[in-house]
Amino acid sequence: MYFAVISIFPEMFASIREFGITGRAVTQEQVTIECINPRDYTTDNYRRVDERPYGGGPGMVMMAEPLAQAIEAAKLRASQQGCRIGKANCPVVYMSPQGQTLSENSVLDMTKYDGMILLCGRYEGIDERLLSQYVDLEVSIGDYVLSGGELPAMVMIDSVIRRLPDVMGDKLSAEQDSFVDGLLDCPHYTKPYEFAGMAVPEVLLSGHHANIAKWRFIQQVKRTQTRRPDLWQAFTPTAEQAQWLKALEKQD
Ligand code: 4H6
Repeated sequence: MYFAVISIFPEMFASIREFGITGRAVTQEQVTIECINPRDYTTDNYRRVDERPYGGGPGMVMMAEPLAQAIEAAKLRASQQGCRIGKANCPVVYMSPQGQTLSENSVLDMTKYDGMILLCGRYEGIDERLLSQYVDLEVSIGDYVLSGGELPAMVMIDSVIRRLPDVMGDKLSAEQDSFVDGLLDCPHYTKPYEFAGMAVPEVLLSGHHANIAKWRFIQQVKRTQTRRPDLWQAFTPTAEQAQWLKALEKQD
């Protein structure tokens, strides 16, 4: 999958390009992450990308022209990388607090794209005419404000890469079902057997895989009920999970 990021701070993206699961996906050429700096598409001596807002007021606004050139360059690069161009295959995505909130479901939908072009705003935002002309999707990572779209873009790229079929293999795609199946994750334990006077739950040492799976599911349920009643309300169990839940209800 191809990602082009339009940002005046391209160095920030070293963190996802060089480290962890996303770094490995880049090294193994399962994904390509390229940065395009709108300053490289300015024509003045100062390489200005911002200007004062029409109508006055504090702060600055990103100008349309350098961003338009950067997006056109990104589309050319995307097609050179084998992406089909257009909203359905390689959308231009604007990271903004006004966007649709990212979810595990929308992340999974995004894995079907050939590529994505991510537009990162700075200052007070971007000239509305650039947005209406070029933006296909507007995405928020949650209801809070950050000083730029770069961190949201990295959050989105990371969440999409880890759901790509060959990036985690079967390893996590089975385990990671946690959030995917609509429940919070269960607790995890490793060596030593005892820490701070607390032992590892016995069932995890039993080697009884069915009991372990059931215990983990019950832990997920208990956590979700207490911490995220909204998620619990929306949850639909599988046939096996429904059996386990019946047994749990009888206990209480
Ligand atoms: C677009 C418009 C995304 C992008 C305005 C971006 C939070 C999210 C930004 C701004 C973002 C999110 C510029 C507004 C700085 C505040 C960049 N913040 N801002 N929730 N900031 O996904 O001032």
